[in-house]
Amino acid sequence: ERFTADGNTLNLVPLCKGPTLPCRLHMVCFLVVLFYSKDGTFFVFTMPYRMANGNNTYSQLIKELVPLETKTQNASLGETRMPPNTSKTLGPCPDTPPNLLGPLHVEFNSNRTLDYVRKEVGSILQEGGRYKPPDCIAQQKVAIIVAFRNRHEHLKHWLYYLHPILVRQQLDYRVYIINQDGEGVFNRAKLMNTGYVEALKEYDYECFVFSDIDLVPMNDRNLYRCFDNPRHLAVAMDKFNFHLPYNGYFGGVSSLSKDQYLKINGFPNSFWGWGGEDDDIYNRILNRGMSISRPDSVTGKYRMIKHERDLHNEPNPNNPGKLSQTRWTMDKDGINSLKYSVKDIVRDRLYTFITVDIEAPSITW
Ligand SMILES: [Mn+2]
Repeated sequence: ERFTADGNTLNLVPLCKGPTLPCRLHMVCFLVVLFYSKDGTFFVFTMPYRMANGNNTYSQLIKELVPLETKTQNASLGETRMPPNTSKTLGPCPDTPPNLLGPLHVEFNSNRTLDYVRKEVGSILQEGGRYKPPDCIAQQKVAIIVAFRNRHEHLKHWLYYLHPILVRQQLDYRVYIINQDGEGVFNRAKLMNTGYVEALKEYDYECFVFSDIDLVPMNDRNLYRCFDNPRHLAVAMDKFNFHLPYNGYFGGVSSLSKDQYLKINGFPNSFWGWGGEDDDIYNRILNRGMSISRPDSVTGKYRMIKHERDLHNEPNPNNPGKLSQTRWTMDKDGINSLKYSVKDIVRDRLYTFITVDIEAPSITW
C-alpha cells in the first residue's frame, strides 16, 4: 500500500440489533427451514449474521444439532462398516457453491470472546482450524494465511466471520495464523512466505489466500480460491470508500496458486515496516507476464476493523524507492532466500497458530 491514504473513516451501522420485527420474522423462517432440513449442521451455517447477533438461539441450535449429527454418523458407520477411504466415492463439489448468501452484515461492535467464537463456529471444524466438505470433493485445497502480531482482538472477529463463509464456499482449507515473535520491525510479506512453507509441510495445498487480520468480506460470493491469474480480493474496502485506492493496488487479501506463487519467487522478504510490499508483489506478477484477476466491486466489498497504527510497524521511507528495482531484486529476494525459525505451533479448534522468528531488525525510522 502506498503512503497516501490511511483514513480510518468507518461507518458502522448495525442492520438488526435486538429483537426488532424483521429479526423475528427471519428467525421464524429460519426455524421452519431448519425443521424441514435433513442436514441441520449445514443450515446453521447458512444463517445470515443479522439473525445471530444479540440472541442465544444460534448457539442453542448448534448445541442441539451437533450431537444429533455425530450420532447418525456413528450409527451409519457401525452398521455398514465402511472402509476408511470413503472419499473416493464422492463427486466433485459444484463450480458455484450452492448455499452462498451473497451480501452479509458485518459489524465489530459486538463483544466476541474466543470461547464464544469456538462455540458458535468451532463445532463443524477439525482441530487446527480445518474444514473439508463432507459430501463432495472440494475444488481446491486452500491454505488461508494471515500475518499476525498483537491483534487478538481482531482475530476473534475475523474467525467469527470467515469460518462460516469458507465452509459455505466448500473449500478444503485450514487457517494459519503466522505470528511474528519478538519486538522487531514487522514484516507482512516475509510472514506470508513463512506461512506458505509451513502450510506445505503438512498438506498438499494448491492455493494460498493471504489475508490481513482486520479485513472481513461483506459478500460470500467473493471466493477464497485461486483463479487463472493471481487474484486481488479486497477491491472495495470501506476504508477507501468501497473503491480501489489506485489501479495497481494489491493489498489486503489476495490469492495465488502454487504455480503462480513460485513463478514470482514468492513475496519479498526485505520490506520491513509498513507499506510497499504489496506493490512489489504486484510488480512481480506483471514482470512474469501475468495479470490481476479481481471480483467486481459489489462482490469485493470489505469491512476493515478500525485500529491505531501498530507499534514497530511504522511506514518505512526506504520501501517506496525499492519498487523501481523489483525486476532485478525479485529473483534473489523471495521464497528462494527465505530464512526463519519456528518457535511454537499451537493447534486450536479455530486456527493453527505458528510463532516464528523472522530475524527482524529493531531499527525505527
Ligand atoms: Mn489495517
